Amino acid sequence: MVDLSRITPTLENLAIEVPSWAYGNSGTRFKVFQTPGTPRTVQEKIADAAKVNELTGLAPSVALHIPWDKVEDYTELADFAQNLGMKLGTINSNTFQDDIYKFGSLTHSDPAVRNKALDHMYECIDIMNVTGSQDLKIWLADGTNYPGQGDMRSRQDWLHDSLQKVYARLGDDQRMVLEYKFFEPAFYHTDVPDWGTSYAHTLALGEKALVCLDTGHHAPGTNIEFIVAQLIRLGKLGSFDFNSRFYADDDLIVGSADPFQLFRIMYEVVRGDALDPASNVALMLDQCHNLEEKIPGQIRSVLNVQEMAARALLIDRGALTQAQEAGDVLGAHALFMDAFYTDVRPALAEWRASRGLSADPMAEYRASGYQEQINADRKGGQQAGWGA
Ligand code: PSV
Ligand code: MN
Ligand code: MN
Repeated sequence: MVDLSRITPTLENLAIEVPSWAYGNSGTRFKVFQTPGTPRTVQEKIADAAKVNELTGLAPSVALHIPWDKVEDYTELADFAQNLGMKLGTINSNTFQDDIYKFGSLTHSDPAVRNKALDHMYECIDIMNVTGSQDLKIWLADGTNYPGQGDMRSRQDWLHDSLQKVYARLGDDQRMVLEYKFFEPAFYHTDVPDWGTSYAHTLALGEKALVCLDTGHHAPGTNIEFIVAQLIRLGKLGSFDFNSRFYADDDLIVGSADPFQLFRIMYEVVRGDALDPASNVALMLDQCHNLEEKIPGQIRSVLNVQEMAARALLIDRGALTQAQEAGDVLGAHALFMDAFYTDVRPALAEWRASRGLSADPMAEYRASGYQEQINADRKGGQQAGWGA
């Protein structure tokens, strides 16, 4: 069995934030299937996230999406989470579901619409002040479908003005993470389509503004690990939204479509010291479980990240540097691949058990009876974004 002792101090710090919406029903524009046991309230979503954390020790915080997870009293909600050993994490804003945003939100030509979107961002910051959340995540659906439809250049200026206003509201310990996505729902142009645009805007704002990299938001063939390396190098990688894609923004289980890509990304995370909590690079999931049960889907996801982090940490970096500098192309490649092909699962299971966690969280979840219990208790579980 592979010896993990060199890397377990780093693995111990691994924390992956789970999204509240992963526990709700979701689907495609064709059909949203109902899954038994689906949460009816945000409290039930947090309880499910706590189950994932209990079994894996990997997921101590849950991201909220406003207004999907809107409640009267966020102090009460934070206390509720704390009693389950959970923290409330990133607050995700939502300026993509109201009719008023049909032609844009923070980039809209009409100041009244931009102000409405700004009010929503301020509301999210007010919530962060109560929940103690560090990050406000902004993903914009803004864009156009036809050449000529909008003034792309002015929209960048309006975006900058809007973001500056949001930035000015952030507290000293709060951050804004600006997420990019190359297309969808807009099909001609998107106002924040790529890391460069997100970087340019966050750089102009200041050090509390950072980029959020969603692994599913790139064109096929994009070298995502290069972007990771570059953003870490520039000190501008705020967070990850992990998921897998075969085609577009599929939001499938991270590491399922292309485990090697996840390994390559985790290697750059390790290479950039971004597993060190001091780096403050937040690892999050952004996934939907359309067909599979949600809790085991989330357990599988955080375990996949842990497994690929372990493999990436196993790379002999000293030997790799030597091979690279000696121009030993195949030697360097072999060192990289050796780590990727190392099966860390038995050693990780043993290590988990040695820490009082479940050796096999998937099996333990199945045996726990939790799923049967929630299937019986929860009737009429909701769609991920019902509150909107
Ligand atoms: C839409 O593409 C999206 O999946 C973004 O990735 C956001 O992070 C997420 O929705 C929640 O708003
Ligand atoms: Mn995302
Ligand atoms: Mn997405």
